Amino acid sequence: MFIRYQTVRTILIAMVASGATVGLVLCTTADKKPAVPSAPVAVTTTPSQAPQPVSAGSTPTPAPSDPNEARMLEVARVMLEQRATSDKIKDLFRGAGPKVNIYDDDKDGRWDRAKVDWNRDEVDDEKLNVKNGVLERKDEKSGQIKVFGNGAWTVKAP
Ligand SMILES: [Ca+2]
Ligand SMILES: [Ca+2]
Repeated sequence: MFIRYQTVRTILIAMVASGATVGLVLCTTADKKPAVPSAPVAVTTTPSQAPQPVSAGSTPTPAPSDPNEARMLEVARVMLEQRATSDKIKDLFRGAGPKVNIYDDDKDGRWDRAKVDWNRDEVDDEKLNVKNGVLERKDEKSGQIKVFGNGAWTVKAP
């Protein structure tokens, strides 16, 4: 009888112990369950990061890096896309950055040339001209010519 009682007792202990382990497993799985909803949060951050390389790839890379080049992209955009409603735009950026004047010499509603004074010392540093629909930009000191195309300025081969 005593042996039987002991075996029953060990069985009961084993059942309790196994029940405890089941409870532990349930607890650990219950702990793991909140970790599952956190995974979709991490997934939702990846799609938000995904459009960034796409937008960076669609826009020209030099624009944000150099503020001066960003200005010159804006000048090109105004000269090629905006209709000339007067014969002159005086100081396009209104006191901020380079002084840029844009002219419509023949008054046909399209901008023809521009002057850029980077340091505002009343001496022009760059001159822009539209020749046969192509916008060119010449550095007055170095004589380097850049051509605007595909949303970017590129150095013209000599
Ligand atoms: Ca014109
Ligand atoms: Ca100057």
